[in-house]
Amino acid sequence: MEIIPAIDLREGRCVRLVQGRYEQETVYSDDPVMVAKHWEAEGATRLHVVDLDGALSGVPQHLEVVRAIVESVNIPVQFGGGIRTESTIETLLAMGVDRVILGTSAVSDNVFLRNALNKYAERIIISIDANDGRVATRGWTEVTEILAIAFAQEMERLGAQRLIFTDISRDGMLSGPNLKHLREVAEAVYIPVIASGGISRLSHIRAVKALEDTGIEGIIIGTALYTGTVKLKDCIAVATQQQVEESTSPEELRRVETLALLRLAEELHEAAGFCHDHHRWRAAADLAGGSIVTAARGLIVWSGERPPTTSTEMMNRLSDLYLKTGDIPPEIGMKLDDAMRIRLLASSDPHVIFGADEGSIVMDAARELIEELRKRTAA
Ligand code: AMZ
Repeated sequence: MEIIPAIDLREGRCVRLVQGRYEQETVYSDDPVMVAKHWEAEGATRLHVVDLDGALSGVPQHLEVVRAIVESVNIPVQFGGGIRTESTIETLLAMGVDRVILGTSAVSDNVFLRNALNKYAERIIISIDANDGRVATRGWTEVTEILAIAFAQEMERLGAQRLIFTDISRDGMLSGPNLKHLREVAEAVYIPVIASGGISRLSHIRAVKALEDTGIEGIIIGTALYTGTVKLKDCIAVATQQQVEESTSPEELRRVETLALLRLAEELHEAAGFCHDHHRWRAAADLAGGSIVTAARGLIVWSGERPPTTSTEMMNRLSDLYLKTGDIPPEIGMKLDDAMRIRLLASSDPHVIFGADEGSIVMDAARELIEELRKRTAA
């Protein structure tokens, strides 16, 4: 299984977004070419380059950067973001881009899509960017009614030879891949699928690798490589089935996952519409430092029915936040409570709450809740 580092371009710089949101940007380098060379030197066998400005505007904005990247590395580069015309494809292929990625135009321009698949065949990858199982377009700012799985099958029928499947809710979140959706998509088609979104630790790679038989041939990794929660060479080793231990300390992993959880908690607040005090969350996140325990419990101690078992100031602050949420309908409360309490509070050692993949189980529970809350708020 191939590990493919992502280089997302925005205003000429190398950035990462959180769940594709343009306002939640972190700049990792002003020099994308250097970044590309770095990943090559670290062992990458392919690069995934996205022009985020292009995806949003519908026309690639950073072709010169792409050209410079292609010219400065000796590994194949796949590129997407704003490709809507045949002449853009021609330009990119002439530059030496190995494969071009079509997202929005695969949804919105059937004539172009058919021509492109016919003419460029394996040089085209179709990107399926899924938001809650539905295909998103235009820099992920629009979500269509199209079901990701049906779309994958339609693309295969039209002659697509390769898909990228991105779970938007996981992208940039470090919360683990959406294995269920990934498997569903990979099993629904015969063509290979590249997985993208949410990878933050080696166990996530092992979990995706376990699905290799379903046709998953690669994993795109972005944020985790830039934050350093995994090392590229370790990812590659795991993907090629060598024994490697997590090189990131458990403390650092917890810290990173704490932040991801807190982000989810913020969403929870927004969805429920009862607390907009993000500054407190940020402060809590800072305070939480290395301790995912407190943050995770912050997430679950929200009903006030179950006081925290340790009584540090931090716990009080977090539980205080959640005590405010008594106006959440009780049946939803139970859902969150059950999903999280069992997994989190069941641990006798407060510092060993997250096993290898439990983080994403908790995330799933939180996410389900967010969806429900959103539906209610909308109703
Ligand atoms: O992060 C985002 N908001 C984002 C993103 N990473 N929006 C689009 N894209 C990527 C898709 C795909 O690789 O994952 O851009 C490409 C698709 O672009 P387009 O312009 O064809 O929809």
